[in-house]
Amino acid sequence: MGFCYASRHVSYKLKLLMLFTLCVLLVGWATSTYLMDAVHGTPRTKNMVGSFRKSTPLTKERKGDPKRNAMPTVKLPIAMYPCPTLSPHLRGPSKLTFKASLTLEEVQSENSQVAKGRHRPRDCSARQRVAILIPHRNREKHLLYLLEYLHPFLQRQQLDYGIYVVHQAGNFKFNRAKLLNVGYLEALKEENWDCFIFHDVDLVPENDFNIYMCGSQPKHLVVGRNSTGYRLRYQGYFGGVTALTREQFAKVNGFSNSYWGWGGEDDDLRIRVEMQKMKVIRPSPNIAKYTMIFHTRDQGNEANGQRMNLLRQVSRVWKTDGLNSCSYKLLSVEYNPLYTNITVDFGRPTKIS
Ligand code: UD2
Ligand code: MN
Repeated sequence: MGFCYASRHVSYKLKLLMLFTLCVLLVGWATSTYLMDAVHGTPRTKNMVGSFRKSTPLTKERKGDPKRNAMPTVKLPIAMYPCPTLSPHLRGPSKLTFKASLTLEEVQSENSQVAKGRHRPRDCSARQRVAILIPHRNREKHLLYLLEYLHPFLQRQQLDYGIYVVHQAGNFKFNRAKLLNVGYLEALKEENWDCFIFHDVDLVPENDFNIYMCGSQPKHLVVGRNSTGYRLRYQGYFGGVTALTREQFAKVNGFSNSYWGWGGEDDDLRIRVEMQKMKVIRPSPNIAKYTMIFHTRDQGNEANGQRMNLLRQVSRVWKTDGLNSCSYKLLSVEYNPLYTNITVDFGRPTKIS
């Protein structure tokens, strides 16, 4: 009986031991599975978080943060950099010749890269957008010579430019100043030009260091021309070719509209400029040189006998006679390859225009 009790007691202990071992094995297996998962599973989870992190900011940059988006991460295309202060393409003085047989087709084929009279540099961004305004009537040959030289000249200066010819229709007295006011108003409908060059059709620049850009003060670009021995005609002379910024020209209310026929309108503009405490500046005489293509006085542009009287009243009338009172009938705007042609009708000269 004693032996029996003892052997039963041993088998009970054995059972307990086996149960315990089984529990330990079970716990060990479960732990090892968890650990295995932990080791192999983490990188997968990391990857998911990683790719989520990568995609989230991208979406955010694209949609929510335009400033960051605007910041270039790649090198800018070369045309985005501003052009140098002085173009490397300038040549200096050149001898001008005017071939009698020159045709518009020839000038066009020499300037096939120009469209609608406009051009801008390809390899840098121009420092100013410049509109060239040319008053015109019955001077086709002069226009041809000017275009022949002016396009390559402006391109060598690396400008973003447009040439506008403002044509007065009909045979009534010519009004150069009013045509230039029209040119300014019409050109601004196409582009917010920074700078305006008011340019006689018969003046061809001889030196491309005479830069067609505006400055802090109005500029007079013609110091001398062949026909006057390249000397300044008189101290306050402001005719031929001038350069004013959009703001400078608006500040003086543009040209007067009241000068019909030859003379006085250029002096009137100078008085307006001086009244606004601006000062006319000029490039050096050896650079500001022009050839004026020979001409006699045109029919319909006889000297204006009223010009001295008009010049006496500038301070009284400038605010109401100018850009803000320039009325005209726009007949057409034509886009030619080498220039935009604006044709206007002013009708019969009036005292108040
Ligand atoms: C001087 C001035 C000019 C102007 C003018 C008086 C110079 C170099 N130029 O020029 O800026 O002040 O005196 O008004 O000092 N035009 C035509 N068709 C015409 C008449 C004139 O297209 O029938 C245009 C053309 O752009 C011409 C400009 O008006 O270049 C000035 O006329 P101009 O050349 O007959 O006068 P000019 O040389 O005395
Ligand atoms: Mn002239």
